[in-house]
Amino acid sequence: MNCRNKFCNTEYTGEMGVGDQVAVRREGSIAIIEIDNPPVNALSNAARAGLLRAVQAAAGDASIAAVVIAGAGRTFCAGAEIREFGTPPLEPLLPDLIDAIEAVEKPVVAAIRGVAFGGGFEIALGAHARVAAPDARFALPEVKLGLIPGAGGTQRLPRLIGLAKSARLILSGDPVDAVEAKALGIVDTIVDGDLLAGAVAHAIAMAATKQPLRRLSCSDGMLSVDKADPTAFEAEAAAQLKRSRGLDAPAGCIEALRNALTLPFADGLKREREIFVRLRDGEQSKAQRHLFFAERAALKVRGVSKEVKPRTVRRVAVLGAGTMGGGIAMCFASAGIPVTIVDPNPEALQRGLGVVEGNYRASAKRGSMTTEAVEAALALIGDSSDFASVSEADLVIEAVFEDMALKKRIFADLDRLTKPGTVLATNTSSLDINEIATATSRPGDVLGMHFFSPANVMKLLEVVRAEKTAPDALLTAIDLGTKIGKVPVTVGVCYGFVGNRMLHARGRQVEALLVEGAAPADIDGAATAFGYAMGPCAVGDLAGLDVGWRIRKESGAKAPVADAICELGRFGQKTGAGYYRYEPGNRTPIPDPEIDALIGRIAAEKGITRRAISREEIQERLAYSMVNEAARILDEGIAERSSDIDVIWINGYGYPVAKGGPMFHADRIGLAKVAERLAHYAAITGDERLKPAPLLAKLAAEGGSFAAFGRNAGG
Ligand code: 3H9
Repeated sequence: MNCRNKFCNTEYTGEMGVGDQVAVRREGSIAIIEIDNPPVNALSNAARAGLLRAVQAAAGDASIAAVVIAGAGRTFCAGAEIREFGTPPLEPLLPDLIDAIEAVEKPVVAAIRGVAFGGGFEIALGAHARVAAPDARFALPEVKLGLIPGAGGTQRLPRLIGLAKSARLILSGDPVDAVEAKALGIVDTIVDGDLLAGAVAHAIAMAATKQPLRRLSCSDGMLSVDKADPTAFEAEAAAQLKRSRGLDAPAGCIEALRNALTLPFADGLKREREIFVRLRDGEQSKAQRHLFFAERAALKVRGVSKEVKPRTVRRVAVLGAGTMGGGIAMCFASAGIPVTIVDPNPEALQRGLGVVEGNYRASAKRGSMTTEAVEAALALIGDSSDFASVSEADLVIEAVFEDMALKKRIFADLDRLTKPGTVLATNTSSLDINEIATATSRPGDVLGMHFFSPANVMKLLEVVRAEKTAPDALLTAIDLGTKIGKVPVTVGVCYGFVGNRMLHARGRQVEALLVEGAAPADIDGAATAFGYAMGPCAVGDLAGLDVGWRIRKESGAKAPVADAICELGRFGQKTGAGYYRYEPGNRTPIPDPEIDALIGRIAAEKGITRRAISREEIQERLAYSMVNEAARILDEGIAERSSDIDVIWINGYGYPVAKGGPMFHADRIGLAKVAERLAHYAAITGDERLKPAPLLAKLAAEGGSFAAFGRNAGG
């Protein structure tokens, strides 16, 4: 066999009970090596070293006929230990370990249950055969961490299943289940009963046949098809690249995959490693790894110990059949949870149900849901105009107008009509939930579940903990949020909570920058160059400017430019004009001299001499005004940790993933610089709110970071 085989013929190195994170045992002539690093068998230094020693020992032991590699517990292996990417790599490196596995001169079978993700999947590709339990899932999710598969995945997988299919897996990062993996050719056999027994039997059979071992590095396999005609791969690569949103990793994946076509295996592997290392050490991957741990940290909430259990929720009721209520109901129905939409107005109820059904039918038409899934979801949605029907629910979400008196009446009724222990949630985005809770005799059951519009699409869920919310009620909302596919983040009560409060701070800068001299297109251009898909003015036009205008009129708040635009009847795209003008049937924003003149008049009235404002100033004022507000939010304990704020902005407001969130970005820039720029802008504009907030000033002076403040995400 003509392999690069630096580990082959390695001498037997000793006892088989090796390494802390690997367990080795024998069944007859078969060595069973289990990666044992709970909870997900990540490939830490110790696990890699243990695995290598065990494989070498088995390879050198003449009484061993074949090897089975498995994962202890319920899963095979979730890949490289992500935390180690921030530290100098220690040998054995994963690509070398996998080469060693592949080079063994006796059959090596991977036995996979649970996940084989990232480096875990790559280990399985280094084995000579793969058997899987029905619950097995395979993925190369490195792209989601800003990486490429860096242990042979981009070179071995295409040889096994072809380049185009590999490109789909590697660029989406999404898992395939055992059945699909079998159909793709990743899995040799699915074992319904005892997986290890099946894997051992498979290994014995392989050893008995003495057939040449299938080493993916040693033949082109399915690659020969792509070599003859790479058009399917190139089409897949181009389609995937379109979705890459300013991220570098997708292009890295494509480059590595294309190398499989043009370079010998060893050279392709070498280039893969170089691309992997470049991305691993770059800013984007650091940001994406931060977000991986940040999302998980957000689920761990102060005061909710491991002993606290969520309440059982079998049925949900949503009060209000408006756009928000309907969207919220869809979240539950789509996740298989029965939900009743309650609205005392039968016409509004029917209209709302019609919108929900229309949305579902549109999903089926687009192909994002199957017709069966749509029918199943619709069957779970009940409706009632009788308020008393809330008595059947275990969780009620109120989604009516933002009117305190109305909400208090509703919560008093809920107190009377719902079962004891029913969680009573409000979807308010601005009202004081502590005050709403006073309308009930059970404030421990009351909390906020702040969905973002469109509720059935947006991932973010702010779970608002009021002063008296009970830990198990809070956990119920978080748990349910996860079940319906949201990213729940717990926040405290204040105006706008975390996300909108920061948005308002940025909105004040948009207004100020316009009056001081920037045009809407300057602001949006700076925002998109920073990495947002759209700038704040274009987003305002898309969402409709009238909503904010109406709220400001009620609260007495002012936004001179936005108000003046609305007074002209320009509410955004829906009226054909807002910050920009729009041609009929076209969403492209066109700068409008009328708006320039309007802003000029407002500036003159205020006695402001307009000036040219640099892109850098716009970007800094937009980004740092939010960070300054966030520092106050952290200081007040409204957010528990800065990484929660990052999760909120990434999942609810389209903050560029490549920058890891506003707080991570500020830490990378350095808080001293952020504070210095804020102080500068406060001085030149006279805006007191731009002065560095006390916590920011303190951390900046100490050389500290937001990440080190309070309980934060690791990684
Ligand atoms: C890679 O493999 C690179 C190679 O190609 C090349 C290398 C040279 N490392 O999500 P959960 C932790 S890149 C470290 O809550 P679930 C996680 O933080 C890697 N820690 O559970 C959490 O810790 P805590 C490619 C990890 O059941 C705990 O495990 N692999 C890792 O909902 C439980 O996780 C991936 O990207 C890890 N690799 O989901 C896989 N994985 O309890 C990423 C998990 O302290 N992982 N943890 O909060 C996942 O997709 C999910 O965690 C998984 C379990 C599906 C495995």
